[in-house]
Parts: sequence; structure tokens; C-alpha cells
Amino acid sequence: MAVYEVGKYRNVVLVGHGGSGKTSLAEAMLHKAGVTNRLGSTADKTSILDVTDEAKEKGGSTDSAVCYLTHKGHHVNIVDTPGTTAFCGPAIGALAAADTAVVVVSGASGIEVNTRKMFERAKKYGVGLAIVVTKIDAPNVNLEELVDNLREVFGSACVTLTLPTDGGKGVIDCLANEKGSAAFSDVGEAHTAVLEAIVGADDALMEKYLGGEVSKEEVIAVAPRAVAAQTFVPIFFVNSRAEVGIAELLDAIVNFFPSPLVAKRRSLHEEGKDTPIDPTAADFVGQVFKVSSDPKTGIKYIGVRALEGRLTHDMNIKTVHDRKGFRPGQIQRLLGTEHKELEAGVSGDLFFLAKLDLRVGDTVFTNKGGSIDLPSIPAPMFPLALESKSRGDEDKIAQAIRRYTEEDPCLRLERTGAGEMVLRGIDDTHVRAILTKLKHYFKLEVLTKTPRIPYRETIAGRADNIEYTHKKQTGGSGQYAKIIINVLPAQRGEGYEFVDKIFGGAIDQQYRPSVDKGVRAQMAEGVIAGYPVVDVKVELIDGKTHPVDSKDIAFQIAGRQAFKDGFAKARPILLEPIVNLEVTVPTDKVGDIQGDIASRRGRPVGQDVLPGGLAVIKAQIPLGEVMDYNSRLSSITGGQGSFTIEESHYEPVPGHVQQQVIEQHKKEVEAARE
Ligand SMILES: Nc1nc2c(ncn2[C@@H]2O[C@H](COP(=O)(O)OP(=O)(O)OP(=O)(O)O)[C@@H](O)[C@H]2O)c(=O)[nH]1
Ligand SMILES: [Mg+2]
Repeated sequence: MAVYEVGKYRNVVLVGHGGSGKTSLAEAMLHKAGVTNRLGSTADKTSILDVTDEAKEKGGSTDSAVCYLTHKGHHVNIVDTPGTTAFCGPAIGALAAADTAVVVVSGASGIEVNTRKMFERAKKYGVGLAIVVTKIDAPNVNLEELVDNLREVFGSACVTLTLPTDGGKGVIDCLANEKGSAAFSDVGEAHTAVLEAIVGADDALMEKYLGGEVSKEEVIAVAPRAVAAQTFVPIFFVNSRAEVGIAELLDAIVNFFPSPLVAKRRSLHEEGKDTPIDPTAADFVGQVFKVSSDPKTGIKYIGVRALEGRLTHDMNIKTVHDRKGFRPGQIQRLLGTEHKELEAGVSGDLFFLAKLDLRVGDTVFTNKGGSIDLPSIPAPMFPLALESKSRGDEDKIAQAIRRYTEEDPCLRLERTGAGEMVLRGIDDTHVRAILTKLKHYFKLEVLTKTPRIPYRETIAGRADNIEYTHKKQTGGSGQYAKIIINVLPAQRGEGYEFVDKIFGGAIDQQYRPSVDKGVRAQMAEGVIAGYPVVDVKVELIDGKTHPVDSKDIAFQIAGRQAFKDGFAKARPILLEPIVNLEVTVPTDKVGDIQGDIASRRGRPVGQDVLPGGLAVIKAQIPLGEVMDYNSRLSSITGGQGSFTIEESHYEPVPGHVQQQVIEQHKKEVEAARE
């Protein structure tokens, strides 16, 4: 298999809203480049990218998929991602592979919720940006208006590099052509706009351009830098089904999209130090952008973006968690279900390793250490508590789900203080999709229920001079500890602080950490309602040691008890998680949504009107009030709304809620005793 120079690679990640045509676009590129001899289609389930049973059943991608082609002496890697919000984890992870993110927008549906989300994420992450408008053949499309909307929402760096011609039967390249006819807009104006967007990336060229003529070669030489700098966001038009505009897109990927030499440079962070990665350097460094198990064989494949150096199967690779390292084993390319072994994984390329204990975002290296940032990943806010249908399956369930949490950074499994097994995901669809896989592939069935809200306990006041003596001095070896502490509130988010304020030797130095340990243990268990304690300060001010009977455990017990006592006297309060809720609905539903939010203790934060008769309503609201928001929203909007929930902060709950939660806890404790 040919090995390319680093400058000959192009890494393109397709992102966008569900159903916008990403997979179809990838299929069209593969077919046009001669990789497949038949155009794969998601509609008739012949796509080589949407291969899993879930994807076929859902009629949309549920995981990212990698494919590649060669075009004009370049190796183009394409990562197709799922557009559904539920599967945003694999889509965001895939950005780690990108030099350019192609935001795919359906010409028929226009800008949608995830168009905006993924555009913003890719922009913030700093990779090059391009927009592909699909379905230009669909009935009643208004592409002229869509271009206006794109520029309004995503900025004036978005310029049409191609324009549809002939009622969508072809496209015209607006850089190559200074004039010509297009279905809308003016080719001459588009030509100037493209030139200006590109030359802006190079001061010398800009000057030359303003002073007179620049050559086509000079412009093309600068274009990849302009895309990488996000000052030139080319817009393309395609009809993937008829392969219109695809050849022009492939040419542009090769000519205008940044190579790994020009694209966003990643850095290795280690102990506060940043080392920029140099794609031409020798030591191997790569980052995991995808993990998936082959549903048929169960083999785990790890997609790696090679950022520097060259990796062969006999080298030793390490991560920040595993400094000893391990052999990478076979290095492969995957294309649908086909595997090809590679001699090496080389800088600028994407490749796969198998059966290794790696997660999305992990950095792998041979010599240089550190980790590379991933784009920021939304914290999964939708929880479901799981119970095994048949006894004794808990461990198997946890093990199977762990595999999925390695694949999807937006999925988390935890065992709560209350002993519940809680699976957290982006939304209901997300968590239920995992449970469906569990049943399908592992034959494991679970019962679900709404989990407890992850409240926290803290205090609003202080309690001083809390004294506790732990004494057990009858028979056998004795125990003795006496302590006096102050319990104080700390600023929200400050966590816990233990201050040793003892003058002299009232308590032996060696037992003071035992008090701290006891306090921490009690904090984890909670005091008033069984939830972890946060934001408190404990001062150890006095006490007494017994020359024989004092021991570590005695001071731990004293720490626990004194803390419990002090906490109860320091105006305990319960904190609840508040989330940022963002709801996108047709404008005529705005009033209903706002009313509903207000009735659930929500506070409006803002509202945007989007092109296309949509509005975004932003609010802060207690998590406990939106656990069922999926069904709530679809009943208000008749299925036309979408929403996202992201973690914000913790706030005290109203008094009556606190009372209820405490009562509930008491009942549970009593029930457990019986
Ligand atoms: N007419 C027309 N239909 C298209 C075009 N591109 C995609 N479609 C259709 O749109 C539907 C969705 O296309 P997909 O490619 O599966 O969309 P996707 O973006 O991959 O969707 P997710 O994986 O769910 O995010 C399918 O029925 C496609 O056949 C196009 O250019 N023209
Ligand atoms: Mg798809």
C-alpha cells in the first residue's frame, strides 16, 4: 500500500444534523473516487458505513465510521459521524481526527439544532471549516435564502465556492470561473468573495491583490491556510444521489483543504507545560478518536489519528496512565467491514489498532509524554437507574456497559451512594439505545427506573466547639480519643478543607490526620439525607490523647461523630443540580414552552430567533424538574421540538423540597433496618 508524505493527507470529518445527508455524501465520494463500484445508499440499507443492526433499524448512523479514498495523488480519510444529539459523543470524539470539519446542511431542511452545535464545536476546537449543502434536488428548496441564513448564523467567512447550475443538474466552480450562469446568485460576485476570503489569510498576497492582479496559483497556495484559519469557510452544493458537485468537492479537498502540515497544531500538555506537536518530527504521537467493537466478533477497534512520527507493530507505545507501555499489534485500515494491514501508522494518517485498553481522547506515544485536548464534551445529564431482570446479572451488565462507555465519551456508568447502578447519557434516546444493544448483543435485560436526584448536603451556618470523646476502655485493648472541632461553611465550589489549629501537643501529631479521615468518611455518606457533603471547613482546635488507648481508629470515629454533630447544628441545607436547558421549537410554541419552564422552577436566560421560523429558548432549571423532558416536549410541540441539557451548578433547594427529601431518606433507612 502506498505511503504518502504527510502533506498529501487530508482528514475530513463530516458533522451536522441527523438526516442531513452525511453518510450519503461519504458514499457519493467513495463511488466517485472509484472505491466502491456501486453507490451505497442509507435509504435502501446498502451503505458500507451504516453497517450495524442499530443503524439499519434506526435509518441513521449511530456511531462514527471511517473510510478513505485516493484522489489526484492524495490520500483522503473521511470520518462520517452520527447527527442525532444522542450520539454526539462519537461525533465530537471524531473531531480529534479532523484537519477540516465539513458541516453538512440539508438543502431541504436548512440550519437545524445540531448544525449549529457541531459548527460551534468544530470552530471552537480550531479545525478548518467547510459547509456542504446537500439535497439540492429536493422539491421546493430555497438555496439562495439558505446561503443568506448560513452567512447570518455562521458569519461572512462563509462564501460559495460552488453554485448550482441548470436547476441543480450541475455546479459551477466560482474560483475557476470569473463569470458564468448559476441557478441563483452571481458567479462574478461569488468569484470576488472567494478571492477576498482567501487572500485575507496572507498579508503579502492581500497587498498584491489590492494593488492589482494575483495569479490563480498564488491564491490556491494560500487557500488551505485560509480554511485552517477559519477565515475562508467554503460552501459547496451537492446532490449525493445523482453525484452532482462531488467531483468538484473532491478537487477542493485536495486543493483547498489544509494538509496536516497547515492544519490546527495540537499540543501535548504535561505538568503545566505545552509542547506543540510537529507533524514532521520523528517520535510517534497519536490520539484516539474512535473506539468501537465489531458487533459480530466482539473485537474492539481503536481509531488513532497519527500526529507525529511513525508507528510500527514492534514498537512500544505508552499513555499517561500506562508508562510501562504495550505493543500496538497489527496496524490496519478499516473500510466498512474490510480490513487491510498497514506496514506503519504514519504522521497525518488515520489507522486502527485492535484489542487495546484505550478510550476516546487518549494520547498514545513512544517517547514524548503528555495528553492532547479533546473538544469539550457535554456532561451526560440524563440518568436511568438500572436493575437486572434476573438475579446475579449485575456484574455482567456493568461489564457490558463499560465497553460502551469506552466507545462513547458522553456515556457514564456509576454506582451511587444509594447503591443504585445509574447509567447517564445525553438523553432518553441515548440511554435506551445502549439498553437495546445490551439486549441484542449480550442477551441481557434490565429494568429501569428514574434514579434519585444527585443532591448534595452543605451548611449555611457554623457550629463551634463541638466536642466528642470516643472511649472504649472495658476489657481487651482500649480505645480513646477526644477532639474539639469547629464546623464552618466554605464558598460554593470550594470543596472541603481541614485545618489543624492545635497549639502544642493536645493531640499527638500522628492522630490529627485520623480525624480528617473520619470527617471525610462521614462527608461521603452524608448527614441529613444520605447525600455527599460539600463546601465545608473543619478546624481541629483541641482534644486529648491517651498514652496507651489512643489509636488511629479511635480518632477516626471521633472525627465522624463530632462532624455529624457539628453539621447538624450548622443549619444544614440540601443543594440540587441546576442545568442549562436549551429548547428549539417553532416560534408559535414559544409561549407554551416558557409557561412550562416557569411552572417547573425554571428561570429564563435568553431567547434567539433562528432563520426558518424557529426559536431557541434558554433557561436554567433544576435537573429534578426535567427528568421527563423528552415526553413533555413532544407532547407540547407534537414532536417538533428538540432540547439539550448541560450541567451548570448547584443551588439550595426550597425548604419544602428539603423536608420531603429528608423524610424519604428516613423512611429508607428504617426500611433497610427492618
Ligand atoms: N434527494 C436527495 N436525498 C438525499 C441526498 N443526500 C441524502 N439524501 C437522503 O436523505 C436521507 C438521510 O441521508 P443520510 O445520508 O442517511 O443522512 P445522515 O446525515 O447520514 O443521517 P444521520 O446518520 O442520522 O446523522 C436518506 O434517505 C438519503 O437518501 C441528496 O443529495 N438528495
Ligand atoms: Mg449517517
